[in-house]
Amino acid sequence: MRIESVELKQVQLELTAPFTTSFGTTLRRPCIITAVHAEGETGLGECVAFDGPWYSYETTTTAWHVMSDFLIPRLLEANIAEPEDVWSLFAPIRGHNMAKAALEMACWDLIARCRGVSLASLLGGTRERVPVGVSVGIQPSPDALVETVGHFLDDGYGRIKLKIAPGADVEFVTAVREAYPSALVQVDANSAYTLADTNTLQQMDHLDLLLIEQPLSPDDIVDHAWLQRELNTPICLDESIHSPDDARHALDLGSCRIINIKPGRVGGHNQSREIHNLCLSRGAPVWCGGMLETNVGRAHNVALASLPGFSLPGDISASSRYYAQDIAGPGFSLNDDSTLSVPTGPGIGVELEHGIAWDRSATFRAQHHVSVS
Ligand code: OSB
Ligand code: MG
Repeated sequence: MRIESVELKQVQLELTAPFTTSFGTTLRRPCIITAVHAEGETGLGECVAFDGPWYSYETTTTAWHVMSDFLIPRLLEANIAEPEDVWSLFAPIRGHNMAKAALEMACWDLIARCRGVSLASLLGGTRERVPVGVSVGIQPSPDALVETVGHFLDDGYGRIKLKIAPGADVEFVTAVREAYPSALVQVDANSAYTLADTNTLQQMDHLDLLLIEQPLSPDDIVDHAWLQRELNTPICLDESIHSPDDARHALDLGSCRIINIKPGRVGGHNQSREIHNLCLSRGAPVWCGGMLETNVGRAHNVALASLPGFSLPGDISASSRYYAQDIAGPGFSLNDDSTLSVPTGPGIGVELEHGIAWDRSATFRAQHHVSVS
């Protein structure tokens, strides 16, 4: 298959509520949507980079640059037989996994649509519904957190993730545990701690948590191995895992027992599936993380999470949790059993809305493609 053209479009969306993590508060999110065209079909992807380098070094500006100047030219020159070819095509370019994933995932959607199958089935998914939870930002006080968590439990979320940071940790999580003794709770530090905080993190061991996500530095797997030996609660790595090799090293070293797979962070579906397969063969559970995606990114995450090794609930909440006005639909709603249904139509099963006022857009055309009107 020859890709005929690629479009990049960017828009800023307002979250329904501010989202606070150890690296700051997000109110608005710039979203880059990718559209790849061939054989009369369009595949959609989403770039999960934020406006600044807080979660990783990538930003919307670096992603736009790397896609425009390096990745799209390669894509427009290639002949793609299988979706797996796209990752190989991008492999000579170092890093920039979010930029790569935005295009690689659009190609998976495109190929699924051309073959008339759902993305979930093209990836090898086995579930019709995927279990999900909700990621709750840092709140001003333990009481406020208990109240916010109560609303999400009322909404039907069967698993709660609490963002933590020094000063908003043991006391906050203890309040939630006391208010909701049987709730499934996990925490995410987004790299806010060091080994000097081992004592604080050990206090979490008494709170019956599913896991502690990314307590230490974003690229570390050595100190995490030391910390895991001091904790009973499983460590789950997010920021530290960029590739299947990182996942293998972390499991070999004992740096974590669980891995959060975000396709944007690891370069797309091919690499996500490799990490999934490795973890499945090692008996390590994985779950699908989230990056406050629009319905485009969410549809990709839902399809990925339908693979058999995704045995823990993902950070893939209902569409209403994120944006009042999404750019794509249909949206996802929470089923009674705290799951989202996996779309069965061709590709990701989601289309862009008409009439979106994009802040910027660009179209790239292949030299080989001659338009006939
Ligand atoms: O660390 O998992 C994270 C959002 C932005 C950046 C990093 C993270 C998150 C979340 C939100 O936890 C998950 C979601 O999309 O619901
Ligand atoms: Mg995380």
